[in-house]
Amino acid sequence: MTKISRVFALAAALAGLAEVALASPVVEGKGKGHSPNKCKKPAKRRAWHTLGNKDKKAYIDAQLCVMAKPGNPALPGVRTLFDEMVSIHQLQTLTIHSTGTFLPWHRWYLDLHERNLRDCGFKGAIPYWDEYHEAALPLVASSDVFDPVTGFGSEGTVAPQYCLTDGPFANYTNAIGPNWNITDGCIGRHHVFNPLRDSSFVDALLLPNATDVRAQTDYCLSLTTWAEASTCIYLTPHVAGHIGMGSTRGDPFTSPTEPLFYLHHAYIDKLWADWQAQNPAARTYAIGGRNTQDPAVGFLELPGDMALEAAVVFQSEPTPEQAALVPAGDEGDNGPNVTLNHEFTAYGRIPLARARQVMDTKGGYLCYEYV
Ligand SMILES: *[C@@H]1O[C@H](CO)[C@@H](O)[C@H](O)[C@H]1NC(C)=O
Ligand SMILES: *[C@@H]1O[C@H](CO)[C@@H](O)[C@H](O)[C@H]1NC(C)=O
Ligand SMILES: *[C@@H]1O[C@H](CO)[C@@H](O)[C@H](O)[C@H]1NC(C)=O
Ligand SMILES: *[C@@H]1O[C@H](CO)[C@@H](O)[C@H](O)[C@H]1NC(C)=O
Ligand SMILES: [Cu+2]
Repeated sequence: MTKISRVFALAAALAGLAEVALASPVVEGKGKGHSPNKCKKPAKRRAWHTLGNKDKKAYIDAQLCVMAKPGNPALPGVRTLFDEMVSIHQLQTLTIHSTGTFLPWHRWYLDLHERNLRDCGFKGAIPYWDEYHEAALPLVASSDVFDPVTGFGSEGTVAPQYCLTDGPFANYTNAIGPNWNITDGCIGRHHVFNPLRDSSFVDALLLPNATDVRAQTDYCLSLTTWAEASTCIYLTPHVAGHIGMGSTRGDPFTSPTEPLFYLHHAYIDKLWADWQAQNPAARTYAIGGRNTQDPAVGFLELPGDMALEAAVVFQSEPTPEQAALVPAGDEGDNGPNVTLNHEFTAYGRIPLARARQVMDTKGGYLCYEYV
């Protein structure tokens, strides 16, 4: 199947799923891990542009502290704790994107990032990049996350890497990336237009209103099933924000080499939380979908199947050392679909967690809310 006919097949499949799932929503019991009495005072995750300079500085200082700490030497290429996070994402990329684990895994991963920040003395919560708000800007470059003094730095000027020359992260050298590679690289950014507003370049064929990211985001949040809503959030706001960051090392494997990754993913996590909050009884524990990429599809947003994407898009293979650390993808599920029992591993940094523990942002394992 070509990418385009596959795109239409997916749209048709999603349309069919809606009715089935409406009749019998995928809801599993709350079970173990739900202890809201452990969450009396949820941390408040706020939009970056609403923070005062002191709070912005506290976040950036904690991020710099993570970049200066040593990371897990058992993970290939890792020097710092920041690299360790990149490695965890790199090793698991093929089971956490275009699968049913996408939203819960990245929620778990944000929490891991927040734990690292707190170990660096950070008292706040991860801010989010309010991409819906920033869609109004003519050029994404004018978003205040790119402020060289109070933000993450602006953009580079020298192609092809566009290495940052201002801001707090100008001199950081990433150890990992791109794709499966372990090569040193700067944090680079290059902005063109505003991908937070116009997503015509990504998936106009896939879903209605995809050329307008805000309209498409509204549409995603209006979808009533987990399968539809989670796929829609993945494709439009998620992909648009990755392009909006302008990262020159923004490949799917090592996108956390850009510290703004966490603010973008907090926004995506907020969209999921907003969707859940529309019908908590039916949606908080709604989960499902494949736990590994469909070999015939690969990444939903990329052309080709898994084999073609590996050969043509990524052009790199895991080393045997990396391959030995790649999860099968079905850990805890006892089958091909994601369940609330699905396991998340941080290779020893924290104990194994399960999907059920991250479904409720105030469930006890997690304790935060978006404001
Ligand atoms: C980066 O390195 C340059 C040259 O050594 C220095 O002038 C600049 O202050 C450094 N920036 C940061 C954020 O450390
Ligand atoms: C990735 O690694 C492979 C093999 O080590 C190499 O051929 C390729 O040029 C590297 N790609 C990049 C972008 O560094
Ligand atoms: C697409 O956008 C138009 C105009 O904003 C709106 O009227 C329409 O309902 C949207 N369609 C979907 C499927 O959201
Ligand atoms: C996996 O989920 C799909 C729907 O998303 C369903 O059709 C299929 O039967 C499930 N497979 C198993 C083994 O549960
Ligand atoms: Cu990711």
